[in-house]
Order: sequence, then C-alpha cells, then structure tokens
Amino acid sequence: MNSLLLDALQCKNHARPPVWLMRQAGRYMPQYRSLRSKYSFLEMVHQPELAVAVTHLPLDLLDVDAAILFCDILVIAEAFGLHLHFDEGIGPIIDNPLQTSADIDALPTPNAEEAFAYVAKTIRYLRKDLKVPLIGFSGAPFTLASYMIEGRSSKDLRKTKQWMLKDPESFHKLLKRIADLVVDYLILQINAGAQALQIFDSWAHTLGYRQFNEFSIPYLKMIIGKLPKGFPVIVFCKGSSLFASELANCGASAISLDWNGDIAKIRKSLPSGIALQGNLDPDILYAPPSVIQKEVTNLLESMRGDKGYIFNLGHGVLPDIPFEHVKMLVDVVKNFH
Ligand code: 1CP
Repeated sequence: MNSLLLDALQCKNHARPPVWLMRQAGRYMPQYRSLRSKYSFLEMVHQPELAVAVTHLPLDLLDVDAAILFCDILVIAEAFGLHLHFDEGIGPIIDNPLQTSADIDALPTPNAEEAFAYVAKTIRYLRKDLKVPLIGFSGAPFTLASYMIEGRSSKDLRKTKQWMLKDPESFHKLLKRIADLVVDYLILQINAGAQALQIFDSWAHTLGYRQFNEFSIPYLKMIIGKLPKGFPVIVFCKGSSLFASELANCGASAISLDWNGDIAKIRKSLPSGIALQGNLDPDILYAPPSVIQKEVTNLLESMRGDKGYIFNLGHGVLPDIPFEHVKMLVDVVKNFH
C-alpha cells in the first residue's frame, strides 16, 4: 500500500513528495474521451461501474500516488432537487436556479444515504482493490451556493454577490443548509471508505477579505468540526495563497494552494503541522517538456525535505493539455531524489 499521501497529510513523509492532480481524470485523456463519447458526464458519475473505471484511469496511465473519487461538486445541488445537466462547450447548467429567499425555504432536506447511495457504492467498489489512498471530496457552501444561484459557471458571481450583500441573512441560511448536507455527504464518504477528503471552495477568491471571513471560513470550520477528529481534510480555493493563514485556522490538515503565491514562502508563514499541496500553474503544462521539467524541479527543490508537502497543480488539469506532458510531470516528481 502506497501511504505517501497519508504520511504527508500528517507531515510525516520522509520519502519523495506524493503526487496527484486535481482533475486527473478528465478530457485531456484519450481514454476518458473515448468513454465520454458513449455516456454523458452525469451517467458516468451516477453509474458506479463507470465511475470506478474512470477513477482508475489516472492510476493506470499516470501511476499517481492517490485516487480521487470520480464525481462532481454539483451533485449536492442535484440532491437539493435542482435540475442539473452538463452541456457541450458550456459546462454545468441548472435549469431552476435559486432566485428568491422563498426558493431557499422551499429546498427539501435530502437524506444523504438515499441521495448519494451511488457514491457510497462507488467508494466501496474502489476500496476493494486500490493500492493508493482514495480521496473523497465535496464542494464548499459558498462555491456550491454560487452555482445554485448563477445556474452556470460565472467569472464574477454577480448574482451571488448581490444576493449576499443585499440579503446576507437568507444567504447565510442557504450556506447553512448546504453545510449540513455537505457534512452528511462527507461522513457517508468516510463510512464507505474514503481515506482523505478535499473540500473545494473554488470561487472563494471572488470574495474580499472580510466577506471571505464571513461567508467562506465559518462554514469550512463548521464542516470540518463535525467530521471525526483528526480525519485528513485538504481545503482548496482559488485565492488560497492570499487566504492561507485563515485557511490554516479552519481545522484542515492541509491547504491546497493556487499558483499565485510562492509556496516555500507561504510555508514559512504558517504554523507547523499543516500540510501544503500545490501549486504549479496549470498552464505550465502547455509549455515544451524542457520547461515543464524545469518548473516542476524548481518547485520540488523549493519544498525539498518538507515532510508535509504534496505535489499538485494550483487548479485542475485543463482539457486541452497534451497527455504526454502530464505523464512527464508525474514522472519528474516520482524520480525526484
Ligand atoms: O465534459 C466532461 O467530460 C466533464 C468534465 C468534468 C470532469 C472530468 C466536470 C464538469 N467535472 C469533472 C470531474 C470532477 N470535478 C472531479 C473528479 C475527479 C478528478 O479531479 O479527477 C472533481 C474533483 C471535480 C470538482 C469540481 N467540479 C469543481 C471544483 C474544482 C475546480 O475545478 O475548481 C468545480 C468548480 C466543478 C464544477 C464543474 N464540473 C464540470 C465543469 C465543466 C465544471 C465547471 C467549472 C467552472 O465553472 O469553470
């Protein structure tokens, strides 16, 4: 059993850093595209046999040090009865986004065991033969609320921020409703066999410092506080280089850093005992192999000897990155001495 990731999450890894990548299973892989030509994205998420097969792709093709459950953060919105689909070239679309505080009051209280039985099944199948740790995950309340309000990807979250600023009370009510379901969902994943969890507050970087501390951090804290004590949790947001010290106080074992900050410098500013994951600019993977090799090596050198360092990108692998470039990145990390 490869325990590099779990060791690093405890800041006890004496070997080379573990490597896995956000969106390691995705469209940049010819094998993923081939499966995707037969099934919709949500079919692949909902059918445990398919989700297991896709989770395995990066293990078989890249030999990364961790598996991440193949699913999506937006299954939480779906469980709340919102009608979710993924359209070619657009991404996620919710046909009935939240528009008024009455819509929040009308949300059902989903039973996680029923709503996510397919996720538990996928995790149980995976754990039967995985040789690397399995990471489960969820979106964080602020990011999930933003999709539930915007109804699709948005760069500035204008509707969400207007709602948050005009009617903070009902916005908090929504965040709390989401947080409660996220807790049940993550506990279901732990009980099914997830060995670490990552919480994605991807769009929290749209918030200013005070709003981040009001609308993101308390919910991360609340969620992590309700998980079994000491269970390894990684928190990610874009903006994490800026908000690292706040994130270090929310009870997580690790912070996944975006690519804007100098990870070694950030390491020095944080209390000991917190692991750090990241933070190569995902666009570096467009560069020629010699540049990728140099950038990956520089990052590894800057964290040399750090017992709590996990190699990853600062955000997900982009769909049009050449597969061989990703393979090379993983090989460079695995051959680092
Ligand atoms: O068309 C396709 O084939 C689907 C592409 C795809 C994939 C492979 C989507 C649509 N989601 C996923 C899988 C996924 N999403 C994983 C699986 C495991 C892995 O990493 O290999 C994970 C962890 C996610 C998480 C996720 N989904 C996030 C958080 C991470 C991040 O990127 O910030 C977000 C924001 C989503 C929403 C989402 N899902 C898919 C799209 C296109 C989007 C929208 C992204 C956006 O708004 O820009």
